Amino acid sequence: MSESPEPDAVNREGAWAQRAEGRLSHRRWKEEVERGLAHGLPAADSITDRTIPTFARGELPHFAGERGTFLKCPYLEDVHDVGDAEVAIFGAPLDAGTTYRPGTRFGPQGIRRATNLFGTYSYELGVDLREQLNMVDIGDVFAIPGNLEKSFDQISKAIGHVAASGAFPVVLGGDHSIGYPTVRGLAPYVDGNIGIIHFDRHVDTQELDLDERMHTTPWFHATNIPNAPATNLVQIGIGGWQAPRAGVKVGRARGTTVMTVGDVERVGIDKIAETALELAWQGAKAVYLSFDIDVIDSGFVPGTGWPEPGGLLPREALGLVRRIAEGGLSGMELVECSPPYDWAEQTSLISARVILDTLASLVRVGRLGRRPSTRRTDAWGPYPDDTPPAPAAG
Ligand SMILES: [Mn+2]
Repeated sequence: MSESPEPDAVNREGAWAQRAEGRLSHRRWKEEVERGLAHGLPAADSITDRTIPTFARGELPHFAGERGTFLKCPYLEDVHDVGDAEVAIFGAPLDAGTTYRPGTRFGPQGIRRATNLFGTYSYELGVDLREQLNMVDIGDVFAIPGNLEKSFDQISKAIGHVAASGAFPVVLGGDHSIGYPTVRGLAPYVDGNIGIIHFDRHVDTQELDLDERMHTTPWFHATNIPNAPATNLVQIGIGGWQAPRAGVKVGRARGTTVMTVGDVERVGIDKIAETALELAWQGAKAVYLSFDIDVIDSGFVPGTGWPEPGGLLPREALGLVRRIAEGGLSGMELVECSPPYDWAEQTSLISARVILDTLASLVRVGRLGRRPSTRRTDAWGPYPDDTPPAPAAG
């Protein structure tokens, strides 16, 4: 767009975002209100605001989460139709791979519930997902409790189905053992190598843990996949007293790249993100984002499998995923959110934000937001006759 931010203004981002809101449409919001009134009855006579229905049907009120989907986006029951969406969100409710605290089988539920706190619009990203992104929630994979390998097969089949349709998969974990089956399911649909950008306090590169392919092992197995080489695996936030030496040896032998929290602090998030993108994209055709919520300091994320003090600050993590998303992604997962150990939903809340900020950043630079629904009346995002928006500056 013609308008460029003033580089030296103290409120550069704030002022840009204030203007950016004025360019966003309200069309999908109006449709949602009309559907609410049509399906939920007009409100009682005493209510002055006539956009309010009798039965809550849309975003409002936020405490009424009747839809049970991520950000109250449309639910898609028939997964055969997933190709009509640009983004498909689904849960992988598995915690059989945990080696300490369990509970991540409730991760998808917790993350979806936390999204009830959010609207569809982000101020500083200048994005309204309801207006700009054709996203659906397709529910959860049927995990098989107590059987990792069968659950892995289900997860690989699920993400493969989404990838084959051309939709962008967003996986709500689940413990981190799902990192192997997600990459395994995605890799056949990438015409070349796939890089992995992995946020975590833990390397997760050992072959087995407690004699099984637990949540400490996904990248050993994923980087055995011929088009997912270890040299394209970039690990950010590693450190502390929970990194098993067995995994470190594997990473050293295979040539993974590890960046610690100290590295992030020393060189800053811009340089970390730039380098991570360079390495993950080196000779690759796609990059997958695997975000373990425990990369954030344990003081902010009590509801996780292996809380480790000294991690990233939430604003560092959000700043990093925003920049990494600008390089383009082929899918993402958010793992290790364990609501039974959470306090006041704060781990679920940050988990939801990582996903939302990643999606909105992809929309902002024009990497998502280009595929309208052609079939659904309750769809979000652009219309089929829209011209694709130019990438936003700023
Ligand atoms: Mn971890």
